[in-house]
Amino acid sequence: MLLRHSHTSPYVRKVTVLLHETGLFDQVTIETIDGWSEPEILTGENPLSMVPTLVLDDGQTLFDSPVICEYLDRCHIGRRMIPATGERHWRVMREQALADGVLDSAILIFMELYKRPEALRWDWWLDLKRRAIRRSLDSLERDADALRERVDLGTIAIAVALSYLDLRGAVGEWRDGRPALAGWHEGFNRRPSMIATTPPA
Ligand SMILES: N[C@@H](CCC(=O)N[C@@H](CS)C(=O)NCC(=O)O)C(=O)O
Repeated sequence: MLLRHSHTSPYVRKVTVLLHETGLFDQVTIETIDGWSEPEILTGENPLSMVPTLVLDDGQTLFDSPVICEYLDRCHIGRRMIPATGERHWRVMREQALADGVLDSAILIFMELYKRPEALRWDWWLDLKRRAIRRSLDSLERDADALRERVDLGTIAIAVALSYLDLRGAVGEWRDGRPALAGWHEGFNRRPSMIATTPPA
């Protein structure tokens, strides 16, 4: 398998943390590529020109990150990162959706602040996306007890999203007023899988 990768993409990081946690990392070739420049090799595999994209040994391709994570979780014999059924399954899927939504909002803020010409900056949009992130963080703070002692796709996605907020600073210091979430993140961040996938400064 080959993973089209970027060092700063949090969606890619979610996949690579899962690869480390499941022991699959050594079975995947990692190739760094810039989706934004629409390289032909990537657009041929994924018309959206986005990373992560996973190329299977038979040439089939998979995207986006939730689909790749679900596929990879069926490729190992260890503890499942996505519980198969029931309340635990839906909790993990919901957490992933919330964490990915935080990332989507943070990336839109990054684009607005650093890619759009300053004269065209849309403050209404920035505020809307920041409120979405803050509400999501507040709900995670309220539910932080439910994150403890868990390593699955839900907690991986949340830890990666919080670390991305540190990297890009979309909402300033997210830890303020959220001590339970901050404490949980600090512990999760010490996992070897998180350390091995830390983006370059
Ligand atoms: N929903 C996608 C989002 C992936 C995504 O936004 N990737 C970004 C890098 S962080 C990308 O490749 N962007 C290139 C582009 O939009 O042209 C996923 O979960 O994989």
